[in-house]
Amino acid sequence: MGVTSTIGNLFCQIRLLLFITVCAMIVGWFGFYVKDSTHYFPKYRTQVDNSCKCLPSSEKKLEEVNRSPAVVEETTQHEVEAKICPMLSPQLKGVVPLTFSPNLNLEDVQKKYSMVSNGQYQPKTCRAQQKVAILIPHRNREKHLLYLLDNLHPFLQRQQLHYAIYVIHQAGDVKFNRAKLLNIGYLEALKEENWDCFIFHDVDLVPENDFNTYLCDSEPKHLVVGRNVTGYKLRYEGYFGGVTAMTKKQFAKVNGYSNNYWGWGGEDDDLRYRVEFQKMTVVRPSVEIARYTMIFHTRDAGNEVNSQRMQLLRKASKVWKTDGLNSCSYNLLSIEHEPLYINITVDIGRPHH
Ligand code: UD2
Ligand code: MN
Repeated sequence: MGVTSTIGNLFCQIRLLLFITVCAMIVGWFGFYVKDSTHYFPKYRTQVDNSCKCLPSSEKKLEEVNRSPAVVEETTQHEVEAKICPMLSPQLKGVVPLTFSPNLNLEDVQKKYSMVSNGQYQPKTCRAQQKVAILIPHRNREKHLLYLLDNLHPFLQRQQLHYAIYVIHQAGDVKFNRAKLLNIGYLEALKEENWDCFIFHDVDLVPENDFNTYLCDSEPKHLVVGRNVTGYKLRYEGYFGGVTAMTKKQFAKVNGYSNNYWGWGGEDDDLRYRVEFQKMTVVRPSVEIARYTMIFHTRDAGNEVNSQRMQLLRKASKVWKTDGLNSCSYNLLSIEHEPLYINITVDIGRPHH
């Protein structure tokens, strides 16, 4: 009797041991599965980098992954990092009244947006679709910059973007060269971070509707269909000025902007030609969404109309390969990481003629 009960106990213990082993195996397997599913996201991001054409199908796959209980539970930092933000943020409000308070100063704006640091922000609850650098060419428009910062930061945050604002400031009083400043912004920003998408942005244009998303597309995107000053109509067919969005790759493919447009005009058409030479097409959001308020201004001193712009445009197809990002020479004077933007000051030289 005693021997039988000891043997019975032994069997019980072995069964218990077996049960625990099987449980441990199941837990181990599940853990491996979860780890494996998070590997999916870097792959997804690479697809966004290369071509956004794949977005819809990736999104579908993403939804499937999001439904898996392991990713939905936002318990660990690792999982928060893995969860990607939706293409359309749930925080969008549509048209939000813009503010242009005459007494505004930089300290107030900094206090309002203390969540931005070193000119950069990223959403807390999900990983942004793309990493976006906003490039603003600038000289002597401090008030406009202040208004833009005040309106753009909350706009971009509602869009759940990982973004930074770069202001590329032309030193001295030589003729203004918007295009060259934007090339410099692209080159310098990429030294800091591997941005997916670039928004080339006039300092005086404030977006009115946050459904106008500052994300890049499978084709170069023009974000300004209408402005208050022009009755919200497209200025002319092919117009590509004001605010445009191109991926890192698209901009590299066209060799950036030409560096040879000094003064007002032509550089935006030249970029459109480059896009067309590469068999890309310009896409635009709908006219109801792509609306901007342009802060009133007159023509700046040092940015007089460029009388050579038509001649330059005629040569665009011959020179684009050797005039652009690969020939952009400048003297970097400083890079300052202000709370709300990164200020790049450059000496860009002077026209050769
Ligand atoms: C149009 C285009 C602009 C550009 C320009 C021709 C629109 C909405 N915008 O702007 O993208 O193609 O024509 O070059 O159609 N800037 C300074 N300081 C200066 C001069 C210019 O900061 O002294 C910067 C600033 O970011 C400004 C931008 O350059 O917004 C364009 O200059 P603009 O505003 O004088 O020219 P505009 O409004 O005709
Ligand atoms: Mn303007």
